[in-house]
Amino acid sequence: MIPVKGYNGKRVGVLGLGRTGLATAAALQAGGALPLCWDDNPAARALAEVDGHEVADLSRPREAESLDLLVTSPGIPHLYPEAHTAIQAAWAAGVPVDNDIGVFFQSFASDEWSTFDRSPKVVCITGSNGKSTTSALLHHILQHARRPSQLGGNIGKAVLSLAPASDGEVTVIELSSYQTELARTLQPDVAIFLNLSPDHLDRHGGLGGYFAAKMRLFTQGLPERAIIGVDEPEGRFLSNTLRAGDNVIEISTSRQLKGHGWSVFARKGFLVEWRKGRQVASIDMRGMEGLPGAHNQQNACAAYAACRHLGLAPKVIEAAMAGYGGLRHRCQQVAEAAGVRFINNSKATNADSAAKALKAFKSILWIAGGQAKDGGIAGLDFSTVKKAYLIGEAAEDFAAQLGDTPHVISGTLEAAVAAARADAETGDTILLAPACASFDQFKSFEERGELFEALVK
Ligand code: UMA
Ligand code: ADP
Repeated sequence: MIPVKGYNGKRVGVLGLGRTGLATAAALQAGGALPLCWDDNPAARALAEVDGHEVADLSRPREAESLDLLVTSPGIPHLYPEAHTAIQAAWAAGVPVDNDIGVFFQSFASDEWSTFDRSPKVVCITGSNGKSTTSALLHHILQHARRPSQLGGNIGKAVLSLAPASDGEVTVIELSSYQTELARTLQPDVAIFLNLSPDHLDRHGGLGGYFAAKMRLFTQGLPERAIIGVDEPEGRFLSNTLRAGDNVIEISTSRQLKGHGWSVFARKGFLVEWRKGRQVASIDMRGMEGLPGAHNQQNACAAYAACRHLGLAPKVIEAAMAGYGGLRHRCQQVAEAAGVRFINNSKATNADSAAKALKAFKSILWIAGGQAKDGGIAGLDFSTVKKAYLIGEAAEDFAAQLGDTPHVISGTLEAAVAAARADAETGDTILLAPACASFDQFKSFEERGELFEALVK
């Protein structure tokens, strides 16, 4: 755990008592602060009380006024659709509002660093899709290279529950737009922007707000190295905004970036590093089964670039990547029977991530649907889809958007898997890539993917 600095003896509100809130309360206590906690769910409050934390309704002016700081959780809105009442109360009382990421950066450095040969580094990864894969891949490569490394953030482990950094350690942090939007301090040494496509628009007041939230990692943070995916206009804008000398590494899977700066791009299954007008290195990604599809080449370019900045050799990176096994629920092959492949891509919770999966496979029996995001699946390329099996709230809308592409409304995942299995022929791929959140029928994308795996087995 990283004890929170600067609030010794002070009262700090903790809003939301999930993974973030519980880790924050413990880290505040370890740093000598007095956390006052709240969650709208009585069961979460009861759990915090069992842990010995004081609980009070932070929406009440009296409680809000007693605080020196309010630390909120990423799942709790502070702007759109509207600010949580406890955040409104903090603002009304003139109390600063931060999140665990901001508090982490304020508390990360310690006196012990004066004895270190190599300063610890923080690498932060953001983007619409591929954050977890890139973060896990980078962590995997660093471990393979015997470089001390920790992994946390949106990928599941709250940053304040990480251990204090050791000599030369690299802390790899996945950051969502919810997290970058609010953090009062953002000081990554290396910041990665992978890509941008519509997601979470209700929380950011539209695409502009969503991009602005992600940009804060670069414009507030001013990292020593920015690694930027330039396959979309937003990435190109960001790169042009930041470019000053050699501090940006551009990455692309659609263009050969052969300028005079520093770049990494994917071409015909190879990953190419280009610097100062010449090719510096190239690694062979063909046959890397843990990284299927062009979208994973984007993730590989980003992880490679970060490793090069951290001083790792191309051959070491290549060997580590070849041994990367992939993450569960992300284009993961869970079975093959009678020449039919079953792919669990339950984490495809938006249109772009599903689109990338439709490009990565052929002859697809596609299971899609759930709780739709703005825009649904309009405009996607369905040319690889043999037939679609639609589930959840979005089924009717998706049926309309599929037009002439063969489809059936299955309703549930159980019915969809059974129907796809009955239709499947040798060479087909049964792909769960919902292009939707799971919350209409499941607790989480993990639960949806686990049910798919169980049905397949
Ligand atoms: N709560 C309230 N009032 C509200 C809303 C929520 O009291 O109006 C309470 C809930 O009752 C619950 C708590 O807040 O007890 C949950 O807080 P949270 O939703 O912020 O969840 P955490 O458990 O703290 O997990 C968060 C991230 N969750 C979200 O951003 C929604 C986790 O990312 C992250 O791994 C974790 O912090 C550690 O950093 C998950 C996620 O879904 C994977 N992220 C989104 C995504 O990837 O698309 C952004
Ligand atoms: P995130 O953490 O950003 O949600 P994940 O690595 O968990 O990203 O992958 C989420 C979904 O996006 C999965 O369906 C995965 O196959 C797909 N995906 C992974 N990398 C990319 C990428 N670079 N571009 C588009 N989609 C991607």
